[in-house]
Parts: sequence; C-alpha cells; structure tokens
Amino acid sequence: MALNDSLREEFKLRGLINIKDYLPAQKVAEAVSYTRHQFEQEGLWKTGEWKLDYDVTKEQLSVSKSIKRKLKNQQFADLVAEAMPLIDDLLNGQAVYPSLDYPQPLITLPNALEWEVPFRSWHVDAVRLVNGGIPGVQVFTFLESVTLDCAPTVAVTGSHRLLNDQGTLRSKDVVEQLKQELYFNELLHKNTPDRNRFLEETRQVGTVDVQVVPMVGEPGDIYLMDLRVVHAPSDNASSIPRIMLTQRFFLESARAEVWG
Ligand SMILES: O=C(O)CCC(=O)C(=O)O
Repeated sequence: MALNDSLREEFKLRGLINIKDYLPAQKVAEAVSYTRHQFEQEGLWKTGEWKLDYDVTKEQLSVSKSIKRKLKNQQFADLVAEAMPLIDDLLNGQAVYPSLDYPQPLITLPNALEWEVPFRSWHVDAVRLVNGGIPGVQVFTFLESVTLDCAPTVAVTGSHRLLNDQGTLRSKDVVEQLKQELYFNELLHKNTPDRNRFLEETRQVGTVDVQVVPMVGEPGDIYLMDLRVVHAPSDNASSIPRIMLTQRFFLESARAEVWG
C-alpha cells in the first residue's frame, strides 16, 4: 500500500498516522505466535489464556525483561522493515538508519486498577534540529491487541509543529518550554483532574491544534510518528500484557546533530 494525499497531509498536520492491517498477515501471525510461545514457556500464557492479574509478582516482572531480550531478533526487524516504503514516502526519499539493530519490544504487565492519561514521562526521542525540520520517523506496531486500558503509548498530535524555531533543543528543554503553555502545564501536572478529557478535546497552542491520542490497535496495524512528537508510556489497567514493537528511523543527514 502507498500513502495517499490525505495520509500525507495528516502526517504533516498531526505528526501521527495509523494504518490498519498494513503488515503481511503471515509474518504477523508468526510474530504473534513466537511471542506467545515465549510467554507460554514462562507460564504466563497457558491453554489460550493469559495467566496474569493486577498483582504481578517480582518474578513475573523479571520474566518479562528476559522475554524482551528474546524478542530482539531479525524476524521482528523484518516485520517492522515492511514500513520502510511509507517512511521513504514521508521523508521524500531521504536516507534513514534505524537507531537500534532490532526493534525495541514495549512490554507492560498489568500495573494499575484504572487507566488515565498519564502526567509523567512525556518526552521526545530526538532533538529539535537547527533547521526546524523532521529528524526522522518512529514506527509502532502490535504483537497483541492494545485497547485504551492496556498501556497504549500516548502522543500529543500537533506537538511536532511547536518549538521549531529555537535551534537545538533536547527533550528536557522541549518539555520545560512546553510547560509554559497552559495546555501542557495541565497535561503534565499530577493534580489535574478529569485527565481523560485530553483524549476528547482538541486545544490550540499558538496556531497549532493539539490533542492526546492513544496508540490502540491490533497486530498488523502500524502507527508512524514524526520524531518531534511529544509522547509517553501509560499504565496497564487490563489483565493482559501490552506487547508492542517500536523502531526509530533517523535521517542520515541529521546524524551528527541528533547524537552530537
Ligand atoms: O509506550 C511506551 O512504553 C513508551 C514508548 C516510548 O516512549 C518510546 O518509544 O519512545
């Protein structure tokens, strides 16, 4: 599938697009089955069911860390690489490189009783470039269904269009500066009530529309995110693990500036 104009425009405006059922079904089925097998070997998946509840033990947490290591492999790199033509399209054919040899597994075991838009850990994974342009694209996909209560990564769409005229800014600087805006001040403040309204409301920061969007989806779906978008992990208030994969593709032309 190629991107159409409306997806290209959405990526420009919101910095995040979601393409359902994009990855090849056979590769996705193999990846899901391999992943469940790893959990099965540790007794967390048995006879077609997850064996987890809110009281995750320390042993289960350490098991999930060792499973993460087993998910760093070529099979998953090949799966995520299916998104390369789309990234190429979004970046007008500019050369990119992945930040890691293998995609990073994002696993969150149940850890909360209720889900809400988080107030902590908002960040960006790339500096603002001196030229104000996009530093690269991050791909996300799913190895199990991720619903709103199951620790979706949350992103502030539109945030990639803010603070592009101030030279190099690191994640901490971006977040500090954004906090000067009422919207971000409320989003990042732990005492802000009714936090899930951030999912419903589109607000304006300067001339930019911003909104919190949870990356919910199914195996096979992908999200492509501009690396300037502010995002955060969220809690898992479900009874199944959140299992996603992500990889960041940086522009070759900005290599020195990004790591400099
Ligand atoms: O959902 C998560 O665990 C957070 C992902 C994230 O922050 C990232 O990939 O940079």
